[in-house]
Amino acid sequence: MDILSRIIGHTTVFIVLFLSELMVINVGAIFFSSLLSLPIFPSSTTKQKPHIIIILADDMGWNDVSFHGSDQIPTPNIDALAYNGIILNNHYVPALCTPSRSSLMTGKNPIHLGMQHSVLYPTEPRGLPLSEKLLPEYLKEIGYRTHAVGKWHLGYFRKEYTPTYRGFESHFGYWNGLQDYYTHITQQLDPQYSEYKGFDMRRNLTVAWDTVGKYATDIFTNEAVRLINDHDTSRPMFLYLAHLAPHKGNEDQLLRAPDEEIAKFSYILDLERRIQAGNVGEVIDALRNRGMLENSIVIFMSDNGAPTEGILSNQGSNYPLRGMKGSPWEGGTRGVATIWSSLIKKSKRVSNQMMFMTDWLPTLLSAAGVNRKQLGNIDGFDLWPVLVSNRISPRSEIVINIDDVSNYAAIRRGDFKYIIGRTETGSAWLGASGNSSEGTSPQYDPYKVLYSKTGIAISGIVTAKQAMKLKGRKTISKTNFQERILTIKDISEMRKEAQIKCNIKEKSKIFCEPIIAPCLFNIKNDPCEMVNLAEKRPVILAMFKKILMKHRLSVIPPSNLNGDPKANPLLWNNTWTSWDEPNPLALTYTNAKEFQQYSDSATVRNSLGSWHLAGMYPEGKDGIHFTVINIPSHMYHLWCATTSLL
Ligand SMILES: *[C@@H]1O[C@H](CO)[C@@H](O)[C@H](O)[C@H]1NC(C)=O
Ligand SMILES: *[C@@H]1O[C@H](CO)[C@@H](O)[C@H](O)[C@H]1NC(C)=O
Ligand SMILES: *[C@@H]1O[C@H](CO)[C@@H](O)[C@H](O)[C@H]1NC(C)=O
Ligand SMILES: [Ca+2]
Repeated sequence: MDILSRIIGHTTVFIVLFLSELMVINVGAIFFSSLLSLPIFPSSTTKQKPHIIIILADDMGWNDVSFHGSDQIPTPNIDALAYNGIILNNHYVPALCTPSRSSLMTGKNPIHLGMQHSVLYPTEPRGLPLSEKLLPEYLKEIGYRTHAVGKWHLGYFRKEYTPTYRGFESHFGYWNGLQDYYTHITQQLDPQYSEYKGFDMRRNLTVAWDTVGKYATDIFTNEAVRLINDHDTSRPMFLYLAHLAPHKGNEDQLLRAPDEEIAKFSYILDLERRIQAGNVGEVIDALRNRGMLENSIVIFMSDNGAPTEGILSNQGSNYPLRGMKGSPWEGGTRGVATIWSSLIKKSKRVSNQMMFMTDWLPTLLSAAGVNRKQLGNIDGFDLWPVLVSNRISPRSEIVINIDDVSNYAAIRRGDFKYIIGRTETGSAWLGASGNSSEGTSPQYDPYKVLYSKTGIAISGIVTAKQAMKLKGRKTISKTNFQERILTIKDISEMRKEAQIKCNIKEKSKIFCEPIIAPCLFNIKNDPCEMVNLAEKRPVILAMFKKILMKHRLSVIPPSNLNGDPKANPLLWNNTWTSWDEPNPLALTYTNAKEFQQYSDSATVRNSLGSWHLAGMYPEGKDGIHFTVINIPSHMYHLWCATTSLL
């Protein structure tokens, strides 16, 4: 019973890093005079709802940010956000793009959406169910302006599934899961349709041909900055910036970044790893310039772990965690995440409070004044008070996935984690550690963090707040301030605390292969999943079996479908588009007789061109209306649409 209560209860241990109220700035004449030249902020007494900015990296691994301890890929802007805010070191995500984004948008576990298996393929006629109400829809209702930039990957076969029909006022970006960083061409991965490829970049529903040749990270960053600059600051803004980086482009693509970005990482011996994440600093800088940052919540996170090996590998690293994207191991599901907001009272800390992607919807809505009770039957917890004041988290359990197609399940509860079934990269610890055998990285430079655009913008906010407080006060004491400027000491302490070390001796390791028998780990003591406790802790193992059985009852069958050849971009001027819609490129014939003679393969000619018709096409009852698409003669898919078009 003792063991049970220990894992059922909240076993999280809080390590509060907010050690001291050390003042590091000189309160002097310069300080006061600089107050006068600061941008004008909306006064903190106005009750405006906070701006919400989510920056989502695609397939970024645990070790691909430098705030987790590696020097190899310096990410000073992301680090500045992290050290000034909260490093969320127990933040779990579904292990793949579509499931992860589904839970972010709905607050529901993918097992309750039918989105738990694999990702959405370009030719699949499905999407995030229209019965779901999405985060931007909620926010729009309470007065937010809502904008999406970048990747969608939640469906588009009908236009009702695309971002601007689902709560976003505008969308600039792409509908599929990946593309070439410059041509914006997406190649189908599904082997059955591997020849299908098409352009995928839009402004709302309009194809954005003008973006051909422009680097994806830049155009998304520019759009985000433009939206911020054009924003009416009397209204709250929701900006969802879902970068392509550092996801791999199409399999045949060679390089994914401009030369100057690659040159910065010339010390990394592995060529494929010389990439850079989306440009966070520009966005934060723009928010500061508009006076919006002071009342903003900024989240930076990855949708899932890095795919270190195999198809679509980006050479990202989840070191030292086990496994990778697509697997329930920590490397696939323990995601890079950090939140910064001046509304957070207990900031500058590493949090080990457990969090799941589903929690963002109720958490952010709570910050915007919407009560969790108004949100109906979702899975997420409102963690806003937990984050703001460093309280005990109500979340003690995460169903990482139950995927009966791939045939695996994983659950974390308390300090323990249970994995059963067929998992990819079952026994592997992959990815670059950043150690010297991989090339000599420059030493981590905390001043680069402090002087990054993000570091500067945030220190400006903190200073302004302090100045406001000091105004009219006679005594100046360090305890006057709830917030203080980030120091080099904070950086080194937090960085150390955020680093995961395996700390398992070779002889203590206990092998585990979950396809043979379920595995059990104590994640708190063994974050690298090296010591299988299944045999040593039979009571806990039995309890997890029961928990899994209980959750199985609520699983919705996966919604995956076979591809639809009508999605072929060749039928749509080489674009991926909402193909279950009338085709504006179609030539419509109303004269049934014209076609009745062709019940077999044949060639039709008229003044507009020639088409090869492959086999039978539907016969109408009355004067049927055929639509023939202006296809080149080597195409063998003919779309015959009936009267619905007219
Ligand atoms: C997208 O639609 C919104 C709302 O109709 C509009 O304000 C915005 O300008 C559109 N964006 C583009 C790039 O066309
Ligand atoms: C660096 O990595 C290599 C290969 O993984 C390993 O053999 C070596 O011990 C590591 N060196 C250090 C200093 O950690
Ligand atoms: C078809 O695609 C080309 C670019 O390949 C573009 O310039 C043209 O406007 C498109 N036509 C239509 C009708 O959308
Ligand atoms: Ca992803």
